[in-house]
Amino acid sequence: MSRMQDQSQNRITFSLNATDGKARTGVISTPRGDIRTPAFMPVGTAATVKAMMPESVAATGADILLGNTYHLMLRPTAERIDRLGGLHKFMNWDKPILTDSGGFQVMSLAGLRKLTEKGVTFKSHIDGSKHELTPERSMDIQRLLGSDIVMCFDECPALPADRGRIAESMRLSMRWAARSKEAFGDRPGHALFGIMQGGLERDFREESAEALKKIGFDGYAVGGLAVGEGQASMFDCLDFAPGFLPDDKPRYLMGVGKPDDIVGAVKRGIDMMDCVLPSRSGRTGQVFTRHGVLNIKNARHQDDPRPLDESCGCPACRNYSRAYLHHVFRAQEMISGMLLTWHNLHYFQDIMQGMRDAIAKQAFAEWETAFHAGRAQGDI
Ligand code: PRF
Ligand code: ZN
Repeated sequence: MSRMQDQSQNRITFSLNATDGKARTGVISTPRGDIRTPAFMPVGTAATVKAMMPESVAATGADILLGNTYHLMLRPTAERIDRLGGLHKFMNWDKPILTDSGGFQVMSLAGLRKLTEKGVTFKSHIDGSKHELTPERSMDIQRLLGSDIVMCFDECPALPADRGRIAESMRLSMRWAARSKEAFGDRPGHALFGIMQGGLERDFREESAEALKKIGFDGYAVGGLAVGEGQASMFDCLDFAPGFLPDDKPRYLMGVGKPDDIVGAVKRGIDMMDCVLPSRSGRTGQVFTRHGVLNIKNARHQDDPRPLDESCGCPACRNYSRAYLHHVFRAQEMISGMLLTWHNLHYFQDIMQGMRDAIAKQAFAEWETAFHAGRAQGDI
């Protein structure tokens, strides 16, 4: 093999195949396989997508999973996962993994947090033990895990917050981004993504993007959204924020969202997303379908021989009635969470495939109209 080929196989690259308005479709190539964009990443927080075997997650159409620095550093620890051959081997998932950097989860989950220029100290939500995360430690943990796409260590303020607090936090995140890049170093085959902050403020979003571009990253995330501002405000921000980022690098909207959030984000130029929603709601009986949302625990399903969604190709829809799914949910049988999670993940991946095909055909607007038209307001 020539040196050129060798290098190209060992690098993470992004190629855009088509655009339609601001919507984009392309491929992120990695040594562990291609990620088709727009991509939805199921969340595998604790080295598992809850209730799913890894091969089943792949069968839904997922090209990449998200893992969490915060959870894995506490249990079973990054050092133990490293000794056991890395996160891919540990959890039996050989496709790409993106890991979040920990700061966001510390702020939402950990007890007794203390934030300084250096980083954050906190108490574990599991056993109260004391820990520290800094940009350097987060890079170290994500390297020990063997993450393919590493996220910068950042801070995400809850909204609403005043402009002063948002600016201060964003500038801290930009200093941490520079330290993250320095600590990440040169790791062929692994990518480092910067994270834009700045709340809903256009000037801060632009300042943040400029700071990240100056440092230089393999991809850019839009952080700090979906933190309580509502869909309309989020879309207003997404009307300008992705435009501040380079066209030739992937753009990742962190922690989003519901199906209509995802569609609206792709329409505004986002290439990647992650959310616990399809997997978490699978375990609480909430089912997403192309006709809208239903809750399987509702008594009106108890005699219904129809599948969740007659046009869905997932095993829950091909092989089981709503009556059965209602029964196993009510009886708290484990297969309930398994089947509903499978269906929800399959549906989210169907949406992504539909958008990828529509963008490639320059038919995103028609696809979006049909997407919204199919969704009923009432019972489905
Ligand atoms: N930063 C990081 N992870 C995140 C977020 C963020 O701003 C969000 C915001 N929706 C979700 N996950 N590092
Ligand atoms: Zn289904």
